[in-house]
Amino acid sequence: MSTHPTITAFERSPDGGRGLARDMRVRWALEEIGQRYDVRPVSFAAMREEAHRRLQPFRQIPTYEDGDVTLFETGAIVLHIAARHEGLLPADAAARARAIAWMFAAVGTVEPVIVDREAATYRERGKPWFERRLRAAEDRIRVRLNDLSLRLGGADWLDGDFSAGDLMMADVLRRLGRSDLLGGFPNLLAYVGRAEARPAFRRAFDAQRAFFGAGLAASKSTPAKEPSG
Ligand SMILES: N[C@@H](CCC(=O)N[C@@H](CS)C(=O)NCC(=O)O)C(=O)O
Repeated sequence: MSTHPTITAFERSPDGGRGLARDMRVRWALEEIGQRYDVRPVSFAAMREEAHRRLQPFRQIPTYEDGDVTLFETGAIVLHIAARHEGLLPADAAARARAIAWMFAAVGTVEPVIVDREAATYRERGKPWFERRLRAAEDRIRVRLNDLSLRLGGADWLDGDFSAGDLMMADVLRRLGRSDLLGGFPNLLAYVGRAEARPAFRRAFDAQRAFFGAGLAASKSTPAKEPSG
């Protein structure tokens, strides 16, 4: 039996190695605390099978297995990791609670509007209403980014030192990828850049790219892009 956690990730990178899949935030958290981990690739077919559904009821990645702990949902996984190791949550109880609030804000308040735009792009492109739908989705994203930008102001991180709240928020913002939405908020762009410059992020990014390397070479897909910022 493995003595360190095992996470699941896509067998092949849908984003050409840009590290936008959600295993990135779990890899990053594990790198921040210096925990070794194994990665089990899951094919799109396997994600639909009963064995994977037992780990992830919504047939998604990533999952996390460590001894008797089996988890899905990246917020829960990163919180589990952060709660058990020093470095990702403040020791002070009130500051710790606020950092956890930022984790929830990332997945519950900011990520849904970003995912809505992605879903519109995948599913509604070409429809007569697409441009209007896209503009509305982008307006909703800008409202969230504007509020976040105001709160961050000139600070490096959302609440004091870097925490799991920043890890989750920065990774959620990375999903905006090539869009110019982040560009309208220079402090958020710099925030994501700071997060991506962390050695633990770099190790996680390089690890996912190496993991997908063989598949990328085999499929001759678009060369991997460096993360933004
Ligand atoms: N809320 C979930 C979202 C997980 C998720 O959407 N995973 C994507 C990959 S980044 C996935 O598995 N997509 C395939 C699908 O939904 O069928 C989490 O944070 O863990």
